[in-house]
Amino acid sequence: MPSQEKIGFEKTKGWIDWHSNPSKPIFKPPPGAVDAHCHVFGPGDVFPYAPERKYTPCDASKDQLFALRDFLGFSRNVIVQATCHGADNRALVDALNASKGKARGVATVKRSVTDAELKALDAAGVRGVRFNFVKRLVDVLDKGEVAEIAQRIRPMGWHVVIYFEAQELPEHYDFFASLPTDVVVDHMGRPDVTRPVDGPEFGLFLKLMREHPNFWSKVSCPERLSKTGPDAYEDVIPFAKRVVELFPDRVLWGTDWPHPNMTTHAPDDGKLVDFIPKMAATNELQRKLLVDNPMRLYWPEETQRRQA
Ligand code: 0GY
Repeated sequence: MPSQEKIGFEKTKGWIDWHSNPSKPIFKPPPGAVDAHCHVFGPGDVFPYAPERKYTPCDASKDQLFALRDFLGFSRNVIVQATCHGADNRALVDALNASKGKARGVATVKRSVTDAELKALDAAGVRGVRFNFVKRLVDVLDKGEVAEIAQRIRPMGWHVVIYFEAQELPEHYDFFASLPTDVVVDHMGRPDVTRPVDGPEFGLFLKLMREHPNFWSKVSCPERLSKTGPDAYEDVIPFAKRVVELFPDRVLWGTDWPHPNMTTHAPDDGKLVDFIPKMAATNELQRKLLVDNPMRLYWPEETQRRQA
């Protein structure tokens, strides 16, 4: 008789598994490159998915993530807690502990988190907390709770990661701008890439970045943003290029493996790596995007040592 938990772990209907045979990228990341947005899922029979989840993913283990890291030519990962695990960070911590220092994490916590729990997450390599404002992923998010947690993690040197969609930015703008830590925005705030890169919608996101030097952006997920279909993602280039060129010292990049909630195709991670030089055209921009910036945010002690 399977356990109650296992019965609940049938993948969401229509869920597309991650690409099992990605191509070897032609672009070679610079030495020390960091994949700064990826996840581990389960395995569900060891690390159960959260009861409040909006989707049930396929399992995507730490070993599979580390194998992909090596295959793509990357050195480190930043593993980000996804909503399917709620505020249960055990799978994340397990992956961090197994990474031999090559992974750092972004957790999800609730107001009830204790100082001792925050300390334990820090010791495991967590350096930030994520708040998901995407309505299809989370029912309600209490901004008072977000502000309170942000105040608590500030003295630890952690940052806040936020995920929202472009049409929601006007509603949240002032609140986001008031956050007291570094703030990392997932996937450029999910612009609608059929709209002009110089238009008001993306303009508001660029304003947030320009007027608030504590804001960073992940120039990730062309596969989610593109309307032009698998592997090409050409329509995303002007948006990503704009962010990289305007804010070269505050951008990060990640695969988003294992690509939760993709409904059109399983992205080829090798092709995603080959997308990097299209948005970061020079060696210098690539080094900042893939090495200097993520190292400064997630392994600051190594950056300081290098500079000393
Ligand atoms: C991503 C994107 C998605 C999912 C989540 O936490 C999550 O469940 O972030 C999405 O569905 O767009 O970056 O993983």
